[in-house]
Amino acid sequence: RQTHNTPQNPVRLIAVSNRTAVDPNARAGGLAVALWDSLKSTNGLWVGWSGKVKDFPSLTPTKVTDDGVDFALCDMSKPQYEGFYLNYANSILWPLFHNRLDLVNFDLHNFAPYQETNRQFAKAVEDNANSEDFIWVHDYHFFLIAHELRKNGWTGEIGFFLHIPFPAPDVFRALPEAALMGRALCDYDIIGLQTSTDVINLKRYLVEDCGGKEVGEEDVLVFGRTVTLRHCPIGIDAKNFRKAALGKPAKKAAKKLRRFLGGRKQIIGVDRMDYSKGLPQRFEAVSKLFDHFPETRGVTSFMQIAPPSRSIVDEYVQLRERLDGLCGRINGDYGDLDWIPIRYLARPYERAEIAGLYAMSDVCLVTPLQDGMNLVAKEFIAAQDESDPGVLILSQFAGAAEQMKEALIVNPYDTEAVAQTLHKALNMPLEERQARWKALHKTVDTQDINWWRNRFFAPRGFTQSVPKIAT
Ligand code: GDG
Repeated sequence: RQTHNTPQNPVRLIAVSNRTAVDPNARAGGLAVALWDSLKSTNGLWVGWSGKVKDFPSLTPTKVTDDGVDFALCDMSKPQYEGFYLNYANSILWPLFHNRLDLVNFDLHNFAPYQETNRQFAKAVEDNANSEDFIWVHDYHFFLIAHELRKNGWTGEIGFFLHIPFPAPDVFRALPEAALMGRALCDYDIIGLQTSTDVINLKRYLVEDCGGKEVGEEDVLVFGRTVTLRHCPIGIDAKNFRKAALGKPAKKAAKKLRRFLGGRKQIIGVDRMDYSKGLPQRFEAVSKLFDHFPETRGVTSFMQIAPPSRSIVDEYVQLRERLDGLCGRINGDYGDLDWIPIRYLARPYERAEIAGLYAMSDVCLVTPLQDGMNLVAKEFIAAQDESDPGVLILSQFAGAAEQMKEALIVNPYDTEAVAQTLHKALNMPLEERQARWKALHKTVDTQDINWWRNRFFAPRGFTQSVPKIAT
């Protein structure tokens, strides 16, 4: 069977994800942009969480229609929100898939609410879909949707995209439900993954533990089904992001910051406050820059935007405390009457403002310890201007590093080397900055969000590798 849902021949799309873009403000985000056109043009449906936690949640989802797109929004009970979202998804699956077995809280491994929520969302799909529709499930919250649908006899096509890394089989095996989850994944027809390493990891698990057999380049024959594993690195809406960087709110934010910078060089970091993003190591590296290169003191400023997320999970509380402490120490050690080394802003900013801040920055530090892709790296490149582009420093452990080889690639654990690389970036001649930016921009601009969606939808037997961009 071939996926017949191509952009040329659209079949109704049903998207499933924890967060939806029912709120128009959330439509500027990458996933919403990618899905919106297909949902709109096929009168599609988006199934997701309503964002509401209720004592007595309704058994039927709330229906909303906006701009030709239907939404089916499920409420959660408090125990379900805790068990499914906070505990299983974010205290077990998230750290495990980010290679942080040390942070997995196995005591919280109550699988039942995870299963129950997947069942609930699968039912919302089933009640509103017909077998011709293409169901596209997103991320680690919903590994079991296809399995639940198949149990009820669903034969239509179901795709899955994993936004986070797929770990090495040995790490995945530490999950008490690994076998069950592996089996459930095989009920999808196509699984999209961010990097070729993720594809290799999942393929290895399916072959070594599930008796799968590789067929051709993309397919695995497993449990009597053919599952396509496809390398689909997610992109951004690069042209629109550049437009945002040139717009009024962007310029206003940049002007405001420039007033305080007073001609100093600006290093920027923008991340959800998450332990996968390597923020303490990044602060240490910046501290070493000021320590080893005294000439950078007073003339360079580092700004970290870090809106808190999942802030009731213990590990996130500890991270917040660690960052508060580190920033205080570094500013205390190196700051002066007229200079603050680290501007640490633990609050969210408007997307357009962020675009403006990227545009005016000289260096962007993207140093996650593990990251599915990392869109900040792509946004920074999209926001820059060819005449005087900034330099991207990128962790080898971000999925984006596979595509963005012309960045300065670093090992984020090696804070000494990151400090040296920062120094190199701050002093990089214009010609080299332009050459690197040009190559990176070509990748970000051509392998954008629509390219990603089309690649996922392309018929099976797809053998095209990610195009190499000439430098
Ligand atoms: C997951 C995977 C994968 C950040 N602060 C603000 C703000 N942001 C925006 C950034 C960027 C997005 O949030 C973060 O995207 P990332 O890709 O860096 O990371 P995750 O949130 O962890 O996303 C990741 C992604 O899914 C897509 O597949 O790349 O690897 O972990 O767009 O700009 N946006 C606004 N205010 C902020 O303060 N408006």
